Order: sequence, then C-alpha cells, then structure tokens
Amino acid sequence: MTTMTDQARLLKTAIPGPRSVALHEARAQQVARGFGITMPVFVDHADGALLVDVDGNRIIDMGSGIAVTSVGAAAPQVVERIAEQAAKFTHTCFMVTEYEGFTEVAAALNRLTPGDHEKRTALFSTGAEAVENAVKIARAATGRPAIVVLDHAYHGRTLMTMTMTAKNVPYKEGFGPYAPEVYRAPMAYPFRYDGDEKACAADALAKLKDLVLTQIGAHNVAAIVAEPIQGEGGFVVPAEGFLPGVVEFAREHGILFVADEIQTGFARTGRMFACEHEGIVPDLITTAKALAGGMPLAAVTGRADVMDAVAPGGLGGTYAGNPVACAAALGAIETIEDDGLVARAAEIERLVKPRLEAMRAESGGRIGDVRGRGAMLAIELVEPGTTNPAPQYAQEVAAHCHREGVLVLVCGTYGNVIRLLPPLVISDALLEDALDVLATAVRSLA
Ligand code: PLZ
Repeated sequence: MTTMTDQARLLKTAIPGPRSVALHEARAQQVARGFGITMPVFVDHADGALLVDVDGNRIIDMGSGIAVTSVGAAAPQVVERIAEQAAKFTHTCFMVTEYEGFTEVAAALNRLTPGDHEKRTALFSTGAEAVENAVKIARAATGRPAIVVLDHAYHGRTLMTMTMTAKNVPYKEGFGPYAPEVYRAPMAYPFRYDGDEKACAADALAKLKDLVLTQIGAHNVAAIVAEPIQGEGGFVVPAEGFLPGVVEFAREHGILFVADEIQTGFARTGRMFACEHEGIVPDLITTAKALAGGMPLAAVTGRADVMDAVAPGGLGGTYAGNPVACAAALGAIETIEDDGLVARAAEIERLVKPRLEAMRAESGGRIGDVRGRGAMLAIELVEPGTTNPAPQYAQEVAAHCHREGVLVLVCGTYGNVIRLLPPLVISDALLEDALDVLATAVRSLA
C-alpha cells in the first residue's frame, strides 16, 4: 500500500481547530440543520486510515465514513480507475446506452455473494434504494404484499426503508404516515435476553413464526428482510441459529429471505459477506457502502428467477450503476481480493476484541457487552452492573476520543453503543494507538 501521509495521529490544535470552527459556523448559515454531525471537523484530505483536517490535525478514522472506505479513503486502484473512467465519460444512463462496467460489477457480485446458484444483479446508487428495490422485486416475484423486519433494524431513510427502520428518533419522528404492510418481529439480542443464547434464538424464532402465521398469514408475506449483524441498531449479532431458523421457515412458506449486507458486506466481518458465518444463502442480498470504495453505488443480487420476475423497464434510475461508480467498485473489489482484506478483517478482530474485553474487565460494570465480528466491533455501555442503557457514557467516551483525534461512532437503539469500523487497511500501530485512547476514555468514566 502506498501512503502519502505520515501514518501517525497528530494534534496540532484543539479539536475542532479554529479553521474547522469557522467553517462549521459558515455551514450553519447555508446547510439545512437536519443533517447531524458526529465530529465537526472539516477534512482536507484522507489517506489510509487517517483523516487530515483543515487545521493540519491527523485523525485516526475508526468509522470509515460508516463502513464505506474499507479499502482506505483514497485507495490507489479506486482512484486510478475513477480517473480513467471519468476521462472517458461520466454518464450515459444505463437505460439509454450501455457500458461494460455495469456488467462487470454485476458479474463480480454474482460471483462473490453466497450460493452457487444462477444469479442476476441490479445496480442502484444508495443503500436505501437497494432495499426499496429488493422489496419491489420480492413483491413482483411472489405476488404478495407483506414485508417482515426486526426490532433494532436499520434499512434507510426513504419512505419504505424508514418504515422498515425500527428507531423513531431521529429517523422517523414527524415523517409519517409510514408505508403499509411492514411488520416487525423481535430480534434475538443475546445481551438483552434473560436466558442463554440458544433460548434467545429459539424464543425470537417462535415469536417471528407466530407473527407471520397468526397476524399476517404466511401466504401474504413476500419477504423477511434482516441484517446479518445489525448496524445502526447497535452491532447486534443475532443469537446463533436464529437466522438459519428464519431462513428455513421462510423457505417452507415460499417467503423470500433478503439479507441486508449494506453495512456488513465486502470483507467487513472477516468473511466476504456476514451471511457466511452461519452458512446462510439468501434469496436476495443488498449491498452498498464498501462496494465502491466511497462512490455512491448499491446493488440487489439474487436468484435469477426472482430477479427476472420484473419486466424490462421495471427497474432503473437515471444514475443507477453510474460508470464512474462502477469503475470505483471494480477497483475496490480488486483491492479487497488482491490485498487479502477478508483475512485482514479477521486479524483485526483477533487484535481488537481482547483489548475490548480488557476494557470491560476494568470498566466497573459499565461495559456490559463486547460483540461483533471482524472489523465490525462494539462495546455496549450500561449503568454499572446492570443492563440499563447508559447513552451518557457513550457520549462521554466518544467526546473524549474525538478530542484526542480518534473518530469513533455511536450507534444503538438506546444510543449507548460505541462501534469500531476501521478501514481494513489500517496498520496495527494506528489501531493500537486508537485503542489506547479508547481505553483511557472508558477509564475516565469512573
Ligand atoms: N441498510 C444495514 O447500514 C446505512 C446510515 C447513516 P444508504 N447505514 C448508515 C444515516 O444515519 O443515514 C444502511 C445500513 C443498512 C441500509 C442502509 C442505507 O444505506 O446508502 O445510507 O441509503
């Protein structure tokens, strides 16, 4: 990997520095306030796992722009392919005239996603758009209306995907009425279940079956949509056996299983796709984020018979599968495969998880849970010795890290989870430095 920036954290000013503060004030006069902000620093350039701000501070990126820049913020193969494609043409609209990049990305997704059945892929621009289209395709293929989702789910901000998302504030408040025919089943959330993991999985599965069979009617359900590890909802790893049980139940009733791998996909969890951890083969899979190394590109990939239930003209969008974004995706996929980033994500888990466990041991019961897979890891903060969510601790820990130049993200239905999503190209040294800062932040809660 070539890097232009000295790969070490550096604080030149307080964070945010004076230039960032001034730019943030100017922003407030121009930009709708509906956009929140995690860390109000303005980025000048970024390299590998470092963000360099306009005040010259070098910040360790433990968020990857929410699981997007897995190959780094300016990966050479991504940058080169973007430049090459942009110089040739930036857009034709794939529904007007064709280009090879679209087919090549589709072929890569058909090859890489779980299952060796015949597949087809449709490309879009955003994750929410991919989920919306998965719903359209599932309805067209089954002729059924209902969609089942889980507690703590996040699927996007458009009308349908906002409806599918569980959390009210900030995603849904004031934006109703919501789309019809969306039903929610409990999630098998081991930390918040009174009993062992096996019972947790069995209980949640029984409740989902009951919802489908008694309240909706299985013959009315087009699809069950689930994230194999929940992202915004708190990095919840479903109790082992729950998702395979859901898939089996779905198959019995002609219901499609849609895996939303928008956050978990492309090596993030130590497998190319998180479904692989439990041997799940979804009928449809949605991807976005890390797919194109920072360019807006999303996809629905799935069984050829299901995908082709939609007639020509039924899918599309002006920018769907934009050629520059497709070029970026080919560069990102090449980087993931050539640089062994699936294995690297697993290695990151082996390095980080024991350190998070050590933080828990000395947290005075404030870290209730350490969980996740690969480079998608989190700590859940609670009132000492209980399972009562402590969002104020998450805010304090995040603020401490941000002041020290380590960008961490908060998530969770209760806002009490600190999540780590470093670029997979991060060095061990940068990771250790970020974890030292996090450990100090947790210690200072006491
Ligand atoms: N499905 C599983 O994680 C996006 C949302 C950030 P878009 N997650 C980050 C925010 O607050 O808007 C996401 C996801 C899963 C779907 C989506 C939606 O992807 O590209 O943001 O539309």
